[in-house]
Parts: sequence; C-alpha cells; structure tokens
Amino acid sequence: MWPYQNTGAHYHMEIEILGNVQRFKLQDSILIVKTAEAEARVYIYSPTVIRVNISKKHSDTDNSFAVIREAVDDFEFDESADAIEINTPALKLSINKSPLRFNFFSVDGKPLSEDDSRFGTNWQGERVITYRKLYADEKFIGLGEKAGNLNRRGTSYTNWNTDAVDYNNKSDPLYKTFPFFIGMHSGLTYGLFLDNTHKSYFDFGATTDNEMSWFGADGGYMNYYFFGAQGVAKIIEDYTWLTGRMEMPPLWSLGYQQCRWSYMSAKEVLKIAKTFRQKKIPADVMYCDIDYMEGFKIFTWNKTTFANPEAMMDKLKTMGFHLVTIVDPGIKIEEGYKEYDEGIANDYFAKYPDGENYTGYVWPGRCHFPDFFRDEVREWWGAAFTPLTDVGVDGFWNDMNEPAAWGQNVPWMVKFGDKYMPEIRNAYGMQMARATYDGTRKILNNQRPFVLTRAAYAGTQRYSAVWTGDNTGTDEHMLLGQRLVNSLGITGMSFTGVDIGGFSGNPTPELMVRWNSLGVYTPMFRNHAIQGSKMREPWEWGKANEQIIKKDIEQRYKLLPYIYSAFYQSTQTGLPISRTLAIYFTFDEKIYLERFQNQFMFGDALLVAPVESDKLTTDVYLPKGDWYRLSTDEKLKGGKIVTVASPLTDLPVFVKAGSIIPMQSVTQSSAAKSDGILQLHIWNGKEANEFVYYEDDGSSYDYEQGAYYKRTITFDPKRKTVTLSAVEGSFQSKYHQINLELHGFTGDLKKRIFDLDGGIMEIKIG
Ligand code: MIG
Repeated sequence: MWPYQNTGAHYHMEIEILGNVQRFKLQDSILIVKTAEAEARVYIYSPTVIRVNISKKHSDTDNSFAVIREAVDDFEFDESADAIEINTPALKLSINKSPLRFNFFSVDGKPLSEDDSRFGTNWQGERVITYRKLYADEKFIGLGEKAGNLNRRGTSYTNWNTDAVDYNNKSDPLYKTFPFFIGMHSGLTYGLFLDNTHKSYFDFGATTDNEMSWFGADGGYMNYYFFGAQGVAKIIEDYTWLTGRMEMPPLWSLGYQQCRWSYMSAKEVLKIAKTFRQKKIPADVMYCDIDYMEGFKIFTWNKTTFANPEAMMDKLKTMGFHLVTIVDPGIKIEEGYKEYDEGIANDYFAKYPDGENYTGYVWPGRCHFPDFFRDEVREWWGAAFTPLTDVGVDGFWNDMNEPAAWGQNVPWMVKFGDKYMPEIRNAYGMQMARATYDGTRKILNNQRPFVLTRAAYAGTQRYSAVWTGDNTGTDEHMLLGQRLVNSLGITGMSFTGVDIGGFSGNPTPELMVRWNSLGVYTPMFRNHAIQGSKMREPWEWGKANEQIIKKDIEQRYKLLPYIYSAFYQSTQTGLPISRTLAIYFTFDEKIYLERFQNQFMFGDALLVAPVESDKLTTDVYLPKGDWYRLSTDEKLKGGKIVTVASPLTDLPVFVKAGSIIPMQSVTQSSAAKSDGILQLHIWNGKEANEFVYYEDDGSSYDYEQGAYYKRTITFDPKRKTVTLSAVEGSFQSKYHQINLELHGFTGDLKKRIFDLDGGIMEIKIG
C-alpha cells in the first residue's frame, strides 16, 4: 500500500507508516484506536490539553517523570464516515480514519497543527517520528536550553543530555532536555510536548523543503500532549499546570551569588565574603566548588583546607552569607568511604547486565553512579547531606549529572532502575535533583533548600534551578546566554542563570561590567569562573568598574520586592521571570529579528535590551505602547526602533507605561534589617494596571499554611488613584510605610509617605 515500504530504508529497517483505522473503542475515558501496525490512545486532560499516545504495542505501565496531572474521566466524541471528532470547549481534534492521522483545530475550525497526510507517524525499527504539515508563516519557539535563534524555524535539534564544555551558538545538544515547543502561525498558537526520555529529535522545517516539521525519538512511544490555548502565556500556563511549577525560592538565593572553581580554603571563602562586607557590595551567597571535598569524595570536607567547616559557616552566617556546595553523582570506589560502602552493601549503583556496578572515571577517580531511578536510592542520597546541612549549608549544586564521566559515553547496556541508559539518560540529572531536593527539604526541617542542577528534563522546575553550564567570556556568549534563559522560561524553568563573566576564558573589564549589569535582570545572579582564570569578584576590575558593578548589584537589591513577587507569580501561573518578547508580542515580526531577539521582559514591567560591551549606542525595538527609560524617565513611543545610549553605566532598560514596581532601600544582604519603607514606583500610563505584591518570611514553608502577605496594587489613571487591596495572609510585612514615587506625572504629591495598615488603602495622586 505504501510505495515507501520496501525501498531501502536508511538503516535497512522497514518503514512502517500508520495505516487505516480498523476499530476503536472508548475504555475508561480513553479512546483506543487500532490499525494493523499500531494503536493510538487519546486522553483529554483539560479543555485545552489533549494527549495522543501511539505505540506498536501498548503496555499499561504509564510512567512519566514530567507529568503530574491525570486525564479527566469523561470523554465524548462524534463519528463520521471519515473521522472521529473530539470537541472540547476550546479545541477540536479530528482523527482521520484512512489513514490514521491527527489534526488539531481551534474551536472555530481553523487548523492549528495537522499531521502530514502522507507520512503522519511512522517507525524505522524502534525509532518513531511524527511528520506535521508546516504552515507558510509558521514560527517556533521552545525546547528550553538550545543554542541558535529565538525563532527555531529552519533548524533541527537533538535531545541527549551532554556535558557540552566549550559549547557555542551552533552546539547541539547541550545539557538539558525539554521536548516542548510552541508553534505560531496565522495568528494562532499551539504547543506540543513530546514526553519521551529517549534521545529525541525536533526538526522545524530544516530538512524538508519547508513542507514539514517533524519530531520523534529513538524508542518508546509517540507520546505527546497537545496544547490548544490561544496565547503563548496561556500555553505556558497549561504546560506548567501539566508538569508542575516551581515553589517559592529562598529569598537569599535571589541575592548576588559569588562562585568560583574553586575558592580553595575556608580562609579564602571567608576573605572573599568579608571583602563584600568591607566594600559594602551587597551579596548573599558564597559557593564551594569541588575542592572543598576530601579527594573529591561527595559529602566530605577537606581535612586540611576546610578543617573546621562549622566555624567557617558560623562566620559566614554572622556576615549574612549562605553557602552552596557542589555535589557530583560519581561516588569514589574506595573502601571505608561511607557512601561507597553503603552503596555497595545496599546495591544502590547503576549496573552492567551481568550485575557488576558500572564504573566511570571522574574527578575522584574510578566511580560508581547512584541509580537515582529507584526510590530507595533517592532516599539514601537525600539523607546523605547531613555533613553539609549539619554545619549550616542550605544550597546544593548538582553538577556532572548528564551524567558526565570522562569520555562522556555511558555504555548503552548500563541499567538504571529497570531501564537501560538510552531510555533514561535524559532524565538522570532530573532524578538527581529530585533526590537532592526531597532529601534536603526533609533534613532542613521547614527551611527551603536551594537546589541548582546542570542536567534536566521537563518538570525539573519542581525541584531545582538550572544554569547553562560552561559558557565563555565573550559578548556573543552573553547574548546567547540571555536567549537560553529566555527559552528555558518558555519550558517552565523560571529560576535560571548563566555564569556571569563566562566560565571559560577571561572577559574584558568592559564585558564583565556589562554582564553584571545584565545579571541584575537574570533570575539567578551568579558570578562563576573556571579554575586558572583571573579572579572575577567585583573589585578585580579597577576602582571605577568596581563602582559600576557595585551600583548594579545595589540595583538588584532595590528590586528584590519586585523580583520576589515575580517569582510568586511564576509559582501561580508558570510565567517565567525573564520573558522573551514572543510571550507578549507573538505576531510582531520585529522581535524575532536577530538584532532584537535577545530583548526580554523582566517581570511584568521591565523591558531589557542586552547589548555588547563595546556598543555604547544601540538600536532597541520597543513594541507597541509607551515606554520610559528606567534610568532617566525619558518617555519613548513604542512600535518602532529607537537608537539609545548604552554606556557601561546604563544598560538599556525600559518601563512599560502604567507599571507598578515595588522596591526597597539597598541592604547588604536579603536578610539584613530593612528601613521598613517599601518604595512604590509608578510610571504614568493611559490604562489601569495591577500588580500582585507578595511577601513572606523568605525562608520557610510557613507560607503553605497561610503565613504570607499579599495585596493587589492598582493604578487607575482615570480616577487618579493608587489602591492597595486589603492584606491577604497572616504574615507581617517587613515594611511599615510606603513611599510613593511617581514617574511621568505632572504636579507634585503633597504627601508621599503613608503608613501601611492591613485594610484597603486608596491614595489620590492628582
Ligand atoms: O569538569 O566542578 O559546569 O561550573 O565549576 C568540570 C568544576 C566540572 C563543571 C561545571 C562548572 C564547575 C566544574 N564542573
């Protein structure tokens, strides 16, 4: 029937293309459709989320690392001669019977995404691919941490978590796997999440003469969730509804973080921390990279250079610092080393088929690798953090978890849980982060751990922040890093960062200054560098540059109330902190142009234009609307390209007219005593606007019991009022007054300082 069937398949494997529907039935709210070669199962998750699962042979174990929701248990469809039709209030799936094809439409019948009618879903051996029709004006965004342009049209990608040391703007794959993208065409949007941890492929019209896009994996099921909501933000909301959202991070982790491979002794860590305080450069976090350990053995301290970690931690705490320590998965093979002995005794390591433990070579030497796919192993790992937590460490940096051993390749025959490496590699880092998060959360007893991971799979936002691995100290990498952060945000990863300054190489002083100014507007603001590179701390760049960097870091601390509220918003809606303009200006062609594609919104109000360190004047595209330059209050009309000054002292940052930004006075750490005044900034605009202000103790889980402080702040230009709704929640704000700062208004306020109380407050501003 198919002319392609016997014509020399590439791997001498026959191509099996989904043929005609033979029969179908509804069983337990799952529509099961059979053809000669396969069966498809269709599930409804919500009016805008439908799942299609196609397999040659379905098994009833249906495990996902990513998905935390279940299908609804009510399902209706209509049948016609040619098709089975599923209509939800928001989406229509038309299942073509001969041959079996899946075509999605908006409720009013406009095509959102359709199978290529010729090839649909097919197999070559175990490799399963779905070919889709490509629309003339179709653009694609997503896949998380992927190099290249914002618009992924014309490119193809592979997901295979890799220690991508020295990557560049063409490298693929990198460290993480997020098989979720958003397609946009004809004024319509849709999303698609291929929940499959095998090596997977996405081709956005790169190889098919602009006729088809395609995606698939080396094994497993063609298992995708289709999102039909209109609007990129809505699709992100649905995707994070399905795969989970981050929880409130510890406030301290939003402060400035100073890292290096490595600060070599407790003395050095303390010296750096002290220098921040002496120079009055705000900071919250110090890091210990691998050299704090004894022979790189995880969960140990070096007996000479970190002889008394408790004393070090006490001093750090007195100075208002938190410490994050690195952990790698590789457990050194050495009798007498606790984790090795326990892992052997309890059989916790990944195995060869003959039952021997897999051995790879990493920093400690020969290592075994915990099998994080088993509950008991994750529990053991999570409980092993006490040598760190007992002395007061509350941040845990998970590195090398692609997993990376020297030489990279873990043999395909190595078994994790009941699966072999090719099937689960992409989820290993996520399971390590999960074990770390669950375990340390338990140990820390109601305090929030901070977890940071390099490798990840869809859903990792529930456990951990991520950083983009080993970048390089160049302008190009600064801009690429911003795109990675923006793209990670599309796939639920809101808490993200890059190595400010670049991991490899030595940035110029100008780049270091510029990159720090961009770090202010990065969800995680962390400075990190490779061993052997020049020191990177803010005072290493000359007096004048130190002052600029200091001011930038101070700006970060002023913005913390705004940033913390943006994180709260992300816990509620999945919207990231750093938002590609494609979220708001989806069908504005200009935002996809290479020279503007790095621009992003930081929270609801700020548009940030990253710019190279040697460009002191730059073009910025301001989308429709009115904008103000943050530093000068200069008003600019949007919907056009503007040329603006971009000196190293003033990164181009713009405020959307009508915005509300709560700020605070500079403090030296996020926990330092506040002056008690919330600086409430409002920029004039024509339209009413709202901001949800959120605060809690910043460190515990008491907010889950209602110990938070939340109020909606409204600016109404017609009525000329600023209103604070009554306080929700039982937490006492650390601010007892607001200082109203108006921008772009005429006339002066008679009174600017207002005492805060819990009731509705209405302030007349004109
Ligand atoms: O083989 O721990 O990406 O941030 O400093 C290198 C040393 C291992 C790679 C991480 C980097 C970290 C480094 N690690």
